[in-house]
Parts: sequence; C-alpha cells; structure tokens
Amino acid sequence: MDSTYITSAANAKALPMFEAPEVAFVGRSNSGKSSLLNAILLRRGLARKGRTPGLTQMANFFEVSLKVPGKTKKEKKVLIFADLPGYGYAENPQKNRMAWDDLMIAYFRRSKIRAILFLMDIRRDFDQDDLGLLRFLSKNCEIMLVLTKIDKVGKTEVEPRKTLIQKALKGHKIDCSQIFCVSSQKNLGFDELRQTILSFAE
Ligand SMILES: Nc1nc2c(ncn2[C@@H]2O[C@H](COP(=O)(O)OP(=O)(O)O)[C@@H](O)[C@H]2O)c(=O)[nH]1
Ligand SMILES: [Mg+2]
Repeated sequence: MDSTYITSAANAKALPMFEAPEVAFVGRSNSGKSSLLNAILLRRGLARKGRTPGLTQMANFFEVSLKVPGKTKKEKKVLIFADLPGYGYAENPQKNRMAWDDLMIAYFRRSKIRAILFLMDIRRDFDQDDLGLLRFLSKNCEIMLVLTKIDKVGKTEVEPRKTLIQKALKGHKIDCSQIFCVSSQKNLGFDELRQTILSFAE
C-alpha cells in the first residue's frame, strides 16, 4: 500500500475531480479524522494532526494505491481519501460556517464518493448539528459511523456506548451500515475498518 498527499481545497471551485472511488472522513474538529487517516495508512505524519481546532478549514486529498496480487506494478487499484474540514461551530466564526456549508455541499454532489466515515468521540452524544448533518449525508451516501478515542473510556464501556449510539441513530431514522470503535493512539479496532474501506479501491 502506497499513499501520497495530492492537494487541498479551501472552496468549492478548488475541489479536484478523480476517476477513482473516494472515502470521505467527516466529523467535528478534534474528533480524530487526521489521526485515523494516518493510522489506516500506517503513516504517522501524512495528514497533519490539527493543533488548532477549527482552523483546519481545507479539504485534503490523498491517493492510496494497492498492489493487486499476480498483476504488474502498473495495474494498481486506487482509492482517494478525503480529509474534510471539521465542523463544530463553537470555534468557528459565522462566516466560516457559510464557507464550510458551500464546500461541503459541493463536495457531496460529486459522484465518486463510495462511503462516508462519520467520526465521533465515543464519549460524546449527538447534538442537533450532528443529526442534521448525518440526515443530509445518509440521503446521499453510505455512512459508516466511527467512534473514536476508545482508549479514553473503560473497556467495559465501549459496547454499551455503541449500543446507545446505535439506538439514537435508529430513533432519528438515520441509516448507518456499520459502526466501528477505534483508537488511533492505541492502535485498536481498525483492522476490519481498514479492510472494509480498502476493498472499495478500483
Ligand atoms: N486519546 C486519544 N486521543 C486521540 C485519538 N485520536 C486522536 N486523538 C487526539 O485528538 C486530537 C484531535 O485529533 P485530530 O486527528 O487532529 O482530529 P481532527 O481535527 O478531527 O483531524 C489530537 O490531540 C489527537 O492526538 C485516540 O484514538 N485517542
Ligand atoms: Mg484534521
């Protein structure tokens, strides 16, 4: 598996188009998007971890290429990862929110998005912003919920939290194909997640 940074887009016009299928990483500022992307790709510093929450307002694109057993080097399978700017309006001035909305709406109109990884800190509950966004996204794409930072709760708390969050989604009639519980810091829980998303490569 090889991965490289391709480009970043600060607004809708700057969004690149790709032939390959895409997986989008969506979540609040600080939910662990960049850390998860690095952990999946086994690359520590590829997606820079935001030190200033709310200021990473760009969509960052990475190309992942996978060797196909028995094929030549050229015949690789390719997948695009999109590390999307975090939301969480407490840290963002109002004008950033409009820019964020524009960028996201334009991004999700693109046709090659195979799945959305929606990240949430396992210690949090959904608020109206999360639910609104999830409702919008789940109408357009397959959502996989990724509960992050499970090292921050006791081992016995992970499953009950997952069940509670699953029930909340059901209650709000939001479709979500799978829920993963991970820790990028402690390297927990993402073998299956990695396999699932890498299988989208074409
Ligand atoms: N304890 C713990 N902290 C994490 C984990 N993943 C990310 N973090 C921390 O959470 C903060 C935000 O992570 P980052 O990946 O930049 O989130 P992003 O803003 O969504 O891209 C950083 O300080 C990370 O070190 C995790 O699995 N466990
Ligand atoms: Mg980030």
